[in-house]
Amino acid sequence: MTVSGLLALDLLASALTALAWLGTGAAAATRRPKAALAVLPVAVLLTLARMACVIVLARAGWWFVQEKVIIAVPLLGLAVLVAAVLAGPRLVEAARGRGVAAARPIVVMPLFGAGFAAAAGLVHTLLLGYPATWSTGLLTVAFFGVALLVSWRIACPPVRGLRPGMSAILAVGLLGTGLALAPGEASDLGGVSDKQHARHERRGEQAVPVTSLRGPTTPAEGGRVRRYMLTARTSTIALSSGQQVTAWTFNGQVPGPPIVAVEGDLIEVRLRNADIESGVTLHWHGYDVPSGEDGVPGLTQNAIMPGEEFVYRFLATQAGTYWYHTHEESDLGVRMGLYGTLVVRPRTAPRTEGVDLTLPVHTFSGMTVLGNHDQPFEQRVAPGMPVRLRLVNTDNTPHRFALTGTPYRLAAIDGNDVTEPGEVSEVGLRLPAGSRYDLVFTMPLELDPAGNGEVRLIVDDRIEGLRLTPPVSGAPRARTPSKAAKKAATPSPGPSGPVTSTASWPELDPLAYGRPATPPFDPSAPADRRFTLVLDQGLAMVNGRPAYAQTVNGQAFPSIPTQKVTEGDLVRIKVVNRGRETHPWHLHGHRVLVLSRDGRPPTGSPLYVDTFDVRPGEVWEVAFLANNPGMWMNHCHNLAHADMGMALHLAYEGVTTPFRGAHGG
Ligand SMILES: [Cu+2]
Repeated sequence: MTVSGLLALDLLASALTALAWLGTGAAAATRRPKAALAVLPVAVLLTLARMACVIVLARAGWWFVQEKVIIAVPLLGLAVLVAAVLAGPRLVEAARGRGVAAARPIVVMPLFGAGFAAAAGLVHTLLLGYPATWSTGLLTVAFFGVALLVSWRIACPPVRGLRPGMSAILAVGLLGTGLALAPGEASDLGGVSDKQHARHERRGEQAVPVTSLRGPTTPAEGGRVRRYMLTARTSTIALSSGQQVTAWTFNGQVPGPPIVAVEGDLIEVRLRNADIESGVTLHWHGYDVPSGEDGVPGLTQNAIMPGEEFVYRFLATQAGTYWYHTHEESDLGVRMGLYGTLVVRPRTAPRTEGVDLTLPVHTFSGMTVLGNHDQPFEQRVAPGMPVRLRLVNTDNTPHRFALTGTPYRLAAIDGNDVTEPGEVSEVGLRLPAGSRYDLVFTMPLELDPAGNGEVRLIVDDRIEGLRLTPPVSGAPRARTPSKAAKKAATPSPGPSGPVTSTASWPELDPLAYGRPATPPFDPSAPADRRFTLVLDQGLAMVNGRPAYAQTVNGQAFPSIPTQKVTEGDLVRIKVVNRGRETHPWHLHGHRVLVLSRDGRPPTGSPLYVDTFDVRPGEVWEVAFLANNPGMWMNHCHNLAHADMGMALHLAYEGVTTPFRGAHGG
């Protein structure tokens, strides 16, 4: 069973254990000792099953069971022991004689106690999450105590001593709450830079403000300047079907104007805000720009408010498929349409050969839109023509793509070329939020037996996004079809036929794709810094307000400690997901090399990415070279999660920021 399956099973077992013990208690309280005795073995068995679940789960890592082992299981074990000793023999006696004896507090309360102990474990996992601390322990005990005393008051004749008991338990709860709310030393409201500044000044070193870490003003030799002007404004846009949607746009269009360049060019983008009241910035997703160009409001610049402008400049140093989006209230801003694509061609192949389509996928008012197409769109492609499809996921959740009608190669992931990508067909490609895949193939040379030579791109196994068809007539056609074209000549539905069912196609694992090669740096070298990020959900303060937050190590933005690195460090980050949702992890300004997933290293091409999906129960370890000084966001790219606290900073020693008030989203 998978770790996420075990996590779910543990929750279910806890809930059933609680219900079984409470049921036993209720039967006893209503003077039905025989019924209570019938449920009792079930409750004991469920308790044992729950504990077995924790033992199995522990093998996946301490992060997954910490609060269960330290708090929930001891509490449950103790309560069940008390129930067995106090209530067990008396229930048997009552079943033989008078049923009324079963309703005594000494029988009923231990049974209820076992039920509340099981429920308390559930409450800890669901509401308080990771990690187990003194405060979460006290709050769990307080929950248990309050539930026990309230049920005593209801189910049994009142006895003396309940009131002081309640006062004691409330005191425990208040102490737990106080400890939880006490500001930790980790609190980071932007002041970290001052401390660093001071330390540097003591050492006689000059601190570098992030505002001085800007891009050059001239291109590299042989490159040219690519100037763009983007004006952010609210607008109504028409999708390909003619449907009008209210959007936030760059230059009145969604996606924004595609930015294209060749390696060595200088990209210069003047951003103006016409009327986006909350402000706007541009973040270059996956592009390792200088920190001052990274577009994070409150960290690398101020948000650009209506009437203001900001000029971004950076060298096109990485060839490949990238995208840009606003980082001010980014969950709302990107959802409303403030995004576009950035494609940089290699210096060795500055011009497009064949067909090269950039296809950002976005959900607009519940509709899946490719580019600005909310309906399948068709493009004529001559047989034998090379095709590159650049898929960009601009949504908060993953999309699954499938290509029918031709074998193809996954040539690049997050802009980085895959080493010797093998030909694949009939596989599903799960594209994490924020990520990009480049698919390449040659347009089939021959029509298949059904008379089609079509290639279709299917989104989420149900939406036909794109249809590439051969020209109607007069197109150049080779006489001998290639092997690939022959292989592709499998029957597929005609233009009006049903979409090929792709749901059963297995998912391609990027960790087992391509050929192993020497990675861009030696990941086996001893790491200078190691960080572990345990992702979970729980009650925490988000931007000063209590919330059911998306947490990192039990805290939410801006209270998550800043990761500090020094230029030249080899940094390892372990990301553990013990929650119930997928977290596409994204570090700004750096690409990370995947070292392992669930302890297993990749077997294919080195996987060098800027966003990686950490699914429930997974543990990823990645490494990167700290070679881009600045202050960076390190966050979940499900932007709604980032908004709910799942974001932190990574800061280089010696770099300061004059800006304040960065928020998670
Ligand atoms: Cu997330």
